[in-house]
Amino acid sequence: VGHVDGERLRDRIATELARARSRTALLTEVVDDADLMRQHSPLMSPLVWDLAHVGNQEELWLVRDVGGREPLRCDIDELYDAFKQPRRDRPALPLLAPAEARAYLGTVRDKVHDLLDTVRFTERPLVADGFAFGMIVQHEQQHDETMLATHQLRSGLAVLHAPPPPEPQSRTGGEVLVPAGEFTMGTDTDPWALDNERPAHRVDLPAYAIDAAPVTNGDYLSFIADGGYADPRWWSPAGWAHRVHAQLDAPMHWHRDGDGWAYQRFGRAERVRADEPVVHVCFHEAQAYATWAGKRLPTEAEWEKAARWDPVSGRSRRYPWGDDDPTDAHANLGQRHLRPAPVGAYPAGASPLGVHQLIGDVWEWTSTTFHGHPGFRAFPYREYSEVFFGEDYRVLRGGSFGTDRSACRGTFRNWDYPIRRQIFSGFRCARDVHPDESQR
Ligand code: AVJ
Ligand code: FE
Repeated sequence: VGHVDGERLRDRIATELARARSRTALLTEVVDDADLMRQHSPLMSPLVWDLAHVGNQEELWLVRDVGGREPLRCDIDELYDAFKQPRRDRPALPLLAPAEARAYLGTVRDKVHDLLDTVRFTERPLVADGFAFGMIVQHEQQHDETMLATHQLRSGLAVLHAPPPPEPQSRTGGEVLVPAGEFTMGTDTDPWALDNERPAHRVDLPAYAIDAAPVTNGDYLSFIADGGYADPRWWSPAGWAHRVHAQLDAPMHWHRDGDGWAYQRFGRAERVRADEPVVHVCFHEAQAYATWAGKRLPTEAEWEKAARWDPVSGRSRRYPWGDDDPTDAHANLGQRHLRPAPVGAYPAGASPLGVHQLIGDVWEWTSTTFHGHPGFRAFPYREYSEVFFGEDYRVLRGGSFGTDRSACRGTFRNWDYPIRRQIFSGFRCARDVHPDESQR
């Protein structure tokens, strides 16, 4: 990295760090101290834990590892180690009080700015292209999405406000046919891509059809009205067992409202809007819907080919619309709107084949369990991804309205247990195509 490029990178890092911090501040300043320290669901940490954990990771990776500086607070490393402290136990820990946590984050950030003034972006993998800084930006933004999910679980009056997303600009629906053939999955070149997105590798897929848009509330209401939750034919054995045990009968946060449905959103009740992507469904619900509809969930590779493959050049791009970073016209990201946008709201974000809203709105469940790409190497720590590889987790793709653009790409991979639905999760369907159909 030359001198000028180094300056550019420094500016970009400083901007991204500040952008993450202003979101963290907002999410933790709109509630009082008691609320920050309370656990709103056993699935989530008290917000004040996320807050100090963000600072602690920044200290560990940037101040100590990249900077080689003395620890500021090694006494708190254990408290904020996600592996040592299960979420349900976090409220009982001797956590930093909100004011202490904020002061700690400020001190760490000051050290990071000192470091940023002098750091040289050498070939050392941790600092090449500013990787460790990018990783910490994405880490903070990931926790900001987690904190947004905590806000959705909290009871009480609304404290978060945002304008509604755009209305539909185009008629969007039906399926798109993706022709058979190879494409490049994963990346070697996106400088801030995380270890599980690497390396780039070729994948050959038979022809398939994929929905042009995520499954909407209207679609999902037909499944409910048709008795989908009461019919084990649509569910996998594990899905049915969970449906019965957890007494599922609608997406999370929905309640009956007269003869219709309403949902609770960040402290406000609203009638369910039919043309919005369904959100807060678990993998089992997504899979049951797809089976009922005569379809299936896409594999992770099918999702990524639909999102990245350019039929003209044959190349895989960073996003459905090309290689440029997302703008407000491309996708509903970044907590600008606190809900998914109706289908058809982002024609500028569609892929060349006409698949809409792959990025933003809702995370999309895929049928694929979470494993490393062929040739995977853990970097810089096994605990980001590798320790989760196996059959327990399903991959989600594309990001949600709660995901920042820095933590969302055509290659970005998220994962969760198939029963989880407190995340901003939805889905779209796919299906095999008959060879005759792919000729047309
Ligand atoms: C990638 C969203 C599954 O929240 O558990 C945050 C991100 N990793 N801190 C999570 C993460 C470490 C991770 N997910
Ligand atoms: Fe974390």
